[in-house]
Amino acid sequence: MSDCIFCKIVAGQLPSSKVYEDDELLVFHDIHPFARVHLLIIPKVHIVSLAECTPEHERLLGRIMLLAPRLAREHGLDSGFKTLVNTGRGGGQEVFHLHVHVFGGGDPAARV
Ligand code: DGP
Repeated sequence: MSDCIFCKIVAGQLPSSKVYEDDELLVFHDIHPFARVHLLIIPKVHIVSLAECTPEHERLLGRIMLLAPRLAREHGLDSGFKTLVNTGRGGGQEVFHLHVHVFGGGDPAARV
């Protein structure tokens, strides 16, 4: 998607502070962190949101969810972390390329 910020990050046309990459997934620091650690896990393929996922994305979604605790541990979030997937305008989604927020190191009681 030519006008998608995250596709541009995947393509190397926009910078990001990358923490993990493989053939299907990319992970980088959120530009507006709301905790000490705040990562975004994205698929390299353009998927608009969780609402657009189909059974063909089952394995990809599983890989994203399994990567979250690994990266949280690697970033020192030993006592726990939060995950968040905003979906659609009504769900607070601002970037319409599927992403999972992984964050922690702030107030554990905070709603986000
Ligand atoms: P959401 O509301 O779930 O769509 O959150 C999108 C997040 O993406 C938001 O926390 C800020 C982050 N973000 C937006 N643009 C950029 C960018 O260009 N680089 C990085 N690293 N993060 C971005």
